Amino acid sequence: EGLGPQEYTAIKMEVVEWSEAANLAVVEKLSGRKVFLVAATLRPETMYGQTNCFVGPSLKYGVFAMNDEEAFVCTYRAARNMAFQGISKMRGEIKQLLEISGSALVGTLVNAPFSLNPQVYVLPMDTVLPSKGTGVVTSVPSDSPDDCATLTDLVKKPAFYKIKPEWASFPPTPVINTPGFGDLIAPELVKRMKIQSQKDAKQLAEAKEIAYKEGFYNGVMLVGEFKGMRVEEAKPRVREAMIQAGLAMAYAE
Ligand code: A2H
Repeated sequence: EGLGPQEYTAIKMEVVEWSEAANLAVVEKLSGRKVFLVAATLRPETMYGQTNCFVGPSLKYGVFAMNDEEAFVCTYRAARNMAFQGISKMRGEIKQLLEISGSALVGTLVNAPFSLNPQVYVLPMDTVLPSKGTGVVTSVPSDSPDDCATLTDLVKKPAFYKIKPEWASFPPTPVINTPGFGDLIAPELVKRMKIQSQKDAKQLAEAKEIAYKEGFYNGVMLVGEFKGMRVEEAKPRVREAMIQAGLAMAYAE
């Protein structure tokens, strides 16, 4: 990580259906607002391959009003940053409609903008940091070793993780081809490096580095508006297209 601010793309994932646990807490408190889980990503060009969305099950989230029509689910920390970046319409002011735990969000169905899976489920990821991004991570197991390893854990032990198996049943879909690793770089790296779970932090850090560099410098888009284009060139274009469509925002910290 560099010393300057990190430029993320914040992806708006609208709630289609709340989990049972969330539903008890949220009904009536939202006064007709559209609610979005907002995920911070460094890889907007991979959004075609979203299969789910992750939250930290033991983290605290809020539902924050951004204007009269919309509210965002994220950490308090991220809501405060948004209030000073012109994302919230009430500059410097944080309006929390309610607080909700990550575990209560699990099982919520959300829209996944630009994804080949138009709607995906919220699942738990133990390694989500409260100190980074929005605390919401969109999951792309084709290109993110962390997402791939976490999903493998969830599929192995759905009862332990308190999820329904069908919530984690979307397979990775090819988004980027690289000469060295084919169409599904993350599963390939997880296999080659014998990564067993999301807890294999050291190997995952290495796999993440390889996937990032290989994808960025040698990858070619397999899907979407910029199919056939090199990732290096497609990345800012996909980002801009998502922002233009009102499905994403620039977010820095
Ligand atoms: B990335 P950096 Cl396909 N805790 O998005 C843990 N991880 C978080 C997070 C948090 N609070 N907030 C964001 N992230 C993840 C896509 C992706 C990402 C792909 C490949 C690699 C990759 C889909 N998940 O990240 O520490 C988000 O996952 C590898 C670096 O600020 C975000 O981008 O550099 C990335 O980590 C931000 O990590």
